[in-house]
Order: sequence, then structure tokens, then C-alpha cells
Amino acid sequence: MGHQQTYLQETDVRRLTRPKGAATLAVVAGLTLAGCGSSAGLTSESGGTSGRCKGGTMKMSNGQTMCASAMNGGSSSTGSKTSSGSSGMAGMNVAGSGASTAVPEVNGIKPVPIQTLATSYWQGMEIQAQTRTPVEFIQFDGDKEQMVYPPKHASFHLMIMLMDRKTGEPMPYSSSVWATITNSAGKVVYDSQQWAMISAYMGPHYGDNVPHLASGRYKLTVLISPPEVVRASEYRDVWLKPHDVTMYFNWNAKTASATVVGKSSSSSGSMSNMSGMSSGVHANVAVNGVRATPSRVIATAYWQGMKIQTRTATPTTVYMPGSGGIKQIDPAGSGVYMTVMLNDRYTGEAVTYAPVYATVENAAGKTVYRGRLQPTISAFEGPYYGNNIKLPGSGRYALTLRIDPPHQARHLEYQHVWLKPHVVVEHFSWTGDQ
Ligand SMILES: [Cu+2]
Repeated sequence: MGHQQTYLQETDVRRLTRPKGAATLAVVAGLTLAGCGSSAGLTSESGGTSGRCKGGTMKMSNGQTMCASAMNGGSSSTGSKTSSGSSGMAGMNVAGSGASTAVPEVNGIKPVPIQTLATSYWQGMEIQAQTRTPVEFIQFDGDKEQMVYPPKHASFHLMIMLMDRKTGEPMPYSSSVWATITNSAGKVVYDSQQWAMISAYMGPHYGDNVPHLASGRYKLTVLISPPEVVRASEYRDVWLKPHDVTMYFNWNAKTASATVVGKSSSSSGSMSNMSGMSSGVHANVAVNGVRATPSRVIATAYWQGMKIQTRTATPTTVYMPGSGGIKQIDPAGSGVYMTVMLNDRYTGEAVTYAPVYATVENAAGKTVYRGRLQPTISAFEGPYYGNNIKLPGSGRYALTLRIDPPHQARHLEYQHVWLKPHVVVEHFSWTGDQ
């Protein structure tokens, strides 16, 4: 493809020792908790549309139609422009958003076959253990890249996928996902915290390269800690405690392939058979009794293969887990609930762990809001960045977004993109409460 060359930067690429627990935990915790300055402003909810697409088909979100008719007292889009010195599109020559297209490669990296070892369920969360061929990945700390190489003769790249069982939207921001593999003799052969990762093909997941396994039967135990970010209301009562699942698989070292053994067991989850998940548009789905609420797209911008979509909705209550249990965060006043969704432009997969900051100015150029849009999980829109923004009155506003690079492990297709902060300026009008 070659386009990626445009974004090559001098990076400090060096070998990194594999993390053991605390190191990764510190990174993840620091990111999710950083910058939560004004708790009063924290807020979120669920919107009506999703641009997520798995398997390479870009699904048009029909929520926009719904929004236009259902929204009152809302805001209207007056366009956006990109004002970064490094703006432009990385990657492929694919027509604009919403085009139905097969996914060839992203930044020169092709998709590879993925095998599912086992699936389990817990409180509406679908937990999948998947494998692919071992692969090096990159840890980017906002300053420099560090390559993490698979051990010699590694058997596979383990990927723990957590998602909403009904909508298929990913569940990132767990403070810790830990995997333990035990052989048939009861010996622990692998025991490590998983890296929180982003990928154009798998989306947000928790993964690591697993060292060489001899042929045989194995037990895989995964300990999942709850997500520690803001949640939309449908997740108020679930995923509040750590949960572990046990799965079994046979590994064939000669063919480097796995076969699933029997059923997965869940320590505390119910295994009732529900209808299968569907991803894409979730307007007719209820999750924990909650349905999607309408939102309005005010602008869509693109940057190095990232789709940046800004939406507004009516102010809403969100929830944040903490030491004292789940905390309810109500809107501070009238205005908008502002959400920014970051997705791979070509596959629709969510881009998580990117600090997003917003500044809102009124028509006179006075700053009326400045703060961080909180990483938020939701069943209907997937992960996004959002906050309630109090506005002094109806009128036209300028929104400046600063998107910092995702501080997280990434697969190779994202090695050369999103390494510097990016600024987007958009405008919207707010008609006030009606
Ligand atoms: Cu991975």
C-alpha cells in the first residue's frame, strides 16, 4: 500500500520484557482514572446508532433517521473541519463512510484466521477465548513505541474477547484480565495478565502470546475484573465483581491448531440459552431493560484511518463504579450530552484508551466548557468518550476536540498511526430545552 510511509516517525523501538501483573495494571489503571478532574461533569448514556461492523461489512447506522425524527431540543450540525498539522487519510482508497465494502488490509496488514477456543457467558457479557498465530505487537505510552515480541516457538496469540451478549459491542477497560493455562498433569504452563489491545480486525481485546505448548489437553482459566470506567445506565447493575471462567481445549503442536473440549463452565454466571448476538444497529434491542436512546450526529471527521464521529443527545445520568459501589452521576444542568466515537474507518472496530479532551466556545469566543470526555461503555454504541456539557443558552457553539494517541497495546496495523495528538474543530447549534 505504501500510504503508511507517510506516517512513519522516529520511534524508540526496543525489546520490552513481558509485563507481569502490576506493570500492566498500572498502565491501565492510570489511563482509565487519569484526568477525572470534575466529577460533577461526568455523564453519559446510550445513543441510538452504531457504526460497528464485524467481518468487513460497513453497516449503515439507521439511527440517524431515528434521531432526526425523535430528537427535540437538540443540536444541529453545521459542519466540521480538521485542523491538525498531520491531517489526512492513512491507508486505503475506500469511498466515504458507510460504504459497503470488503476489508482488504489496514495499513498494509492483512487479517489472519482466528480460531475460537471457547465461549462463556456472565451477566449478559459474552466471553470468548480466541487464538491466532503469534504476532509481535506495540506498546505505545504516548511518547514512544515499544515492540513486544512473541517468545521463540510461541504457540499462539491468545485473545480474550469481552462483549455485550445481545449487541456484540465490545467491553474494554477492565482493570485486569488474567489468563492461566494448566496442562493435563495439573502443571501451570502459562500465567499472566493480558494486555489490553486494539486491533483493526479483532477490535478491543485482552491478549498475549502464549509460549510453546506441547500437544495435549489444557485448562484455560480467565479472571476478569470489572470495567473501571463510566457506564451507560444499562450496565448499572452488572459486572461489579471479578469473575472467572474455566475452559478446556486440545492443542495440536504439529498442526498448530486447537480443538475445543466440551463445554465451558462459569463460576457464577447463568448459562441460559438466549438468542444469539447481533452487532450493528441495536434500536430494537433491550439490554437489562434499557433501550437505545436517540442521538444526533453533528460531525464526522477522519484522521489516518480513524473515524471520529461527534454526537449530541439530551443530558443523561451515567454510572461509575468505585470503592463504595456504583455511583450515580447526574447532569449538572441543561445542555447536551456530548459523545465522540472513535472507530477504525475501514472495519468499524472501536479505538479505545485514547484520551479525548473537549473545549466549547460560544459565538463570542468565550469558553463555556473545558474538560475530558470520559471513556464510557455502552451496549448500544459500544465504547465511546462522553460527558454532559452544560450550555448557557441557545446558540451556535464551536467544539474543539483534542484526541491523544491511544495509550495501549496495539496490533501491527496501527504501528504508524495515531502517534501524536490530533485536533478537530466542529460547530453545532443548540436550540435550548424545549
Ligand atoms: Cu492481540
